[in-house]
Amino acid sequence: MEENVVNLFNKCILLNLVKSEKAYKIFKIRMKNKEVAEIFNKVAALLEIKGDNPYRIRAYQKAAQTIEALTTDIEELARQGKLEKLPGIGADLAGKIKEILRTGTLSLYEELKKEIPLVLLDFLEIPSLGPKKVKVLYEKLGITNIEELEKACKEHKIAKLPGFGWKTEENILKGIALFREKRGRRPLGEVLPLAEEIIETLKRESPVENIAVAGSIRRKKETVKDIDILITSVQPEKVMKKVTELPLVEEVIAFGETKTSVRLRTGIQMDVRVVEPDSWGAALAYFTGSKAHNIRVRELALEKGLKINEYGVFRGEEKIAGKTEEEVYASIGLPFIPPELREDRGEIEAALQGKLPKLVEYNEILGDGHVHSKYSDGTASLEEIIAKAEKMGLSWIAICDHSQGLKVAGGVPIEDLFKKKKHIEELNKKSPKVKLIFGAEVDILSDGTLDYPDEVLAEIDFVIAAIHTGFQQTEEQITNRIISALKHPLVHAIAHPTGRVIGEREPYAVNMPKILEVASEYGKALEINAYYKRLDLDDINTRAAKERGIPLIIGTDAHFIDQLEYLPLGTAVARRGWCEKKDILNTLTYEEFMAWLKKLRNLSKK
Ligand code: DGT
Ligand code: CA
Repeated sequence: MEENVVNLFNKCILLNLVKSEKAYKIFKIRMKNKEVAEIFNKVAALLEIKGDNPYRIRAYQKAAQTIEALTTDIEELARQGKLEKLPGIGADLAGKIKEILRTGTLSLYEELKKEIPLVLLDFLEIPSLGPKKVKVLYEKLGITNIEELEKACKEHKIAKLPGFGWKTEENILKGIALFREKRGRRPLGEVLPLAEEIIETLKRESPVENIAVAGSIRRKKETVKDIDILITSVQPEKVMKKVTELPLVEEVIAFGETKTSVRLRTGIQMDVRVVEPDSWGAALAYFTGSKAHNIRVRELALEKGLKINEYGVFRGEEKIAGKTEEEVYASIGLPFIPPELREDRGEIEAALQGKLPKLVEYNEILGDGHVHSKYSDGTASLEEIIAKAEKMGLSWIAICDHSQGLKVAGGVPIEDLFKKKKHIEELNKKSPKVKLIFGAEVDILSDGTLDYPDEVLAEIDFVIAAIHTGFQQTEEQITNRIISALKHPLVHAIAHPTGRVIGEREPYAVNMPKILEVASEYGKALEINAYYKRLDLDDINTRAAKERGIPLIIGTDAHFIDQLEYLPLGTAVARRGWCEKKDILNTLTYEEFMAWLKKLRNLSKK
């Protein structure tokens, strides 16, 4: 039983998320390409700090941009000998790419790192600091980290340097605050696959017994600061040595048998802790957090005269629990609380009253509510989408291409829409396991009307409406646009309702309580967009929607075939939003979902 719980949550990450052997390939492709691009970017920055030739610097920067924008695996291009066909990549850079792919690093980069401390690159993210200024700070004041930089500003040592001044000093301090806020948090979808890869490697190549990811990653928070990994092992020194030798590791920050901290090539920090098997559950609970949840748990323990920490639960000197998380929770009178709920948002009260939700499971998701095909700006054919869905064990996919007016995204003209409808019908006859649903992501125009006429919308089985333009409108305008769409009798759902893009774009001004009110009144669904940078609705809005009985539909918004694998990220948001199976339309079978779509239209007509 105890093992089951630990395994269950390992499996959430390692198995349920990774349904096919190629699962998360897209992330891995992204990371591979990103890793190569990252090295080039760092080389460019280090050369800049050194004061190297600007043309040389620009060449590395351009190459990094090209590689980052690639949608194919750079290793594949290297194998096919196509690297030199890429813009800005000549024989020299192609050779360097191959070196990185072969060795995991670049000798030029390793040499530069010996000359210039890597942390200086962080300084370049501070708006008022360019490479020349960073060079001065390093050479004149010997500053090599953010704390020293902050201290030097506060002691007014910076203003006196040539080329600096009072204003620069002030700006640097402001920049440091911004940097700290922004830095450190990465989208879960970017970090989770790294954590999984590391866990798999350590399981395979080092003597670990238990191993699990903890912290915000285990809670599936939308962004995470670092990777927390917990291990039990009788040979901790061997495990820790292996940790430092992982190809993904850039720098060892601290080495020890119980705790080792490293920085990965992508810049994120990873803390690995080896704990005693007897404390496994207590440590897992403690390091999973959240801190706010832990504090409440500790208070409950104290009320019962118990002490709880990362080693166990104690009555006086006696240890009464610690081996498993379930045992730890039980010792203070609580049932097991799923990590996604551990935010001190009422889960402790619910647990005490026996009212914890039975969260929707990853394997209860049967379909994807939002996929783009070649009919608009997607890159996959309907046939490829069916094949991929089958591999992932899904039974239906809603093909929701953009509507006619959205020319930049290959919006589907009306005549093609009917070709698509026929194509889907033909494929569905031949495909017993996976059914496609004829859908459209219909643009809500700036006046709130929709981008296809009603007689066309009526032919589309699933209409999900969305805002793609006019983000700068007032809150009232945007809210009214969405409300008009929700009230339209042929619309079933609203896609990515707030428009936010994590780390890139704030939500547009929208009055969410009003949207929820109207969606609830009209029985319309809201999307949990599962694309790793959207996750829109977020956990908080998802919960608000669930509480109002609004149906939720998870859609990956995939434009590339492997992006279908983002689906579990949407399920994670649903779980963090306290959703149960009944709240999520994706748990319906194809027939049930089609029936729901029809029923909603019939109700709307009345
Ligand atoms: P992050 O890393 O900002 O995405 O979020 P977490 O939750 O992973 O935070 P992190 O890595 O600082 O710490 C991991 C867990 O360790 C955290 O969720 C709860 C636990 N923890 C850390 N510091 C404290 C503390 O001061 N008190 C308590 N009770 N728990 C703590
Ligand atoms: Ca963490």
